[in-house]
Amino acid sequence: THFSRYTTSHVSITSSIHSLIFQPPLFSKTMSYPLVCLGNPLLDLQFDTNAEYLAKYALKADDAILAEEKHLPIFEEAIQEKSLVVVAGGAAQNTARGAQYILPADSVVYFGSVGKDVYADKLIAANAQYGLKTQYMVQENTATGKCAALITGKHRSLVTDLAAANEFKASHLEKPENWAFVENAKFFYIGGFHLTVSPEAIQLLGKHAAENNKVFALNFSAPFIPQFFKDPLDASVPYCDYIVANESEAAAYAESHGLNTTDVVEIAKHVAKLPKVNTQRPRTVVFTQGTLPTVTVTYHAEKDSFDVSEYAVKELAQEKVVDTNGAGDAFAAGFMAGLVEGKDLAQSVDLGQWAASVSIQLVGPSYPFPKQTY
Ligand code: 26A
Repeated sequence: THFSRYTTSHVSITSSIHSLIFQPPLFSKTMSYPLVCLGNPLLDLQFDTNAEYLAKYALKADDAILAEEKHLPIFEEAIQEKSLVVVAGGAAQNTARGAQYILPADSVVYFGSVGKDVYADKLIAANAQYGLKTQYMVQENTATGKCAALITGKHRSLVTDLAAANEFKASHLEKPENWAFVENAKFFYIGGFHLTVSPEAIQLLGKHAAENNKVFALNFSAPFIPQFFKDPLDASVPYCDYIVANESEAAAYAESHGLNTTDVVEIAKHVAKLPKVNTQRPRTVVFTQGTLPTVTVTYHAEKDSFDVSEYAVKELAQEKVVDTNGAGDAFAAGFMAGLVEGKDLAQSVDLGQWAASVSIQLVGPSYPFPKQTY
């Protein structure tokens, strides 16, 4: 007994010395993670379909919506489709993977909420393949979210059942092991889709970015965001240094805000000039327009003046386009990677256009391996 008591105390002393010396810091200095992304982690069930099938569910060819009860059979029917591919999705997660694809190791960390299931395992594996650091909130009793991506030629219609992704809470970010990433980051990228989930989390990151003069970027994500989530969107815009959106989201914004214009430059000017919390940085609005030029508008409050630029898209040959699911996310990935690398606006847009063209040449919102370089 004496011996065993000795052993026990010996073990406990050495282990406490061990934990004093080798206690891993919350955040090791060698990890940098300058970019934090927040969004809805989803698994994409992508398949080829036709106009008739879209009509059956009253879906538009190029849209993204939240699934209603009447859409749920789509997920069952997807399983029967010969062309079905199951790939990691979730708009901001696609952007996070893409930015990490371009940037050096340990550059990007992604937050979102998943279930405890094989779908989450699949997402974790996909992120790991890209070296994307994943800090999921895990729901015990809700399944990982999924998105039916209905491909009709060059168009994609997205129908999302958020499930566990809908249960993300700002408190997850405030846990010490997560907040360490927030404090350390210099850039934030928020999927506008997350405005349907946790505007509180977006506000929390927005405030942190503004108070610390860090870069805060938001994507409008889909027309229904400015249309039906106008209030949380309007509450987030004051924190934004960069807003990224496509032409149909810009149009939906103009309509829901009564701007009486369809001119993308006019819409961008309006958004760029909205009140801003962090006055140390101007706001830049970036509107992509498919194969038409990408438009950027920067508003300089101190001069009350705008910089307006257009960047032509190097259009891919038709036969090289596999699908456009995730093209906008890939643009945002390249664009954010450019900002993180300290590139200027023109160079960041170019990197965004490059990433989009690389991603649409393969199935789903993915990027090719072996890696292609810019
Ligand atoms: C809240 N909603 C509707 C969504 C999404 C979404 N990501 C987050 N929230 N609806 C579709 N997506 C993702 O968009 C990507 C293409 O841009 C899909 O998962 C797809 O990968």
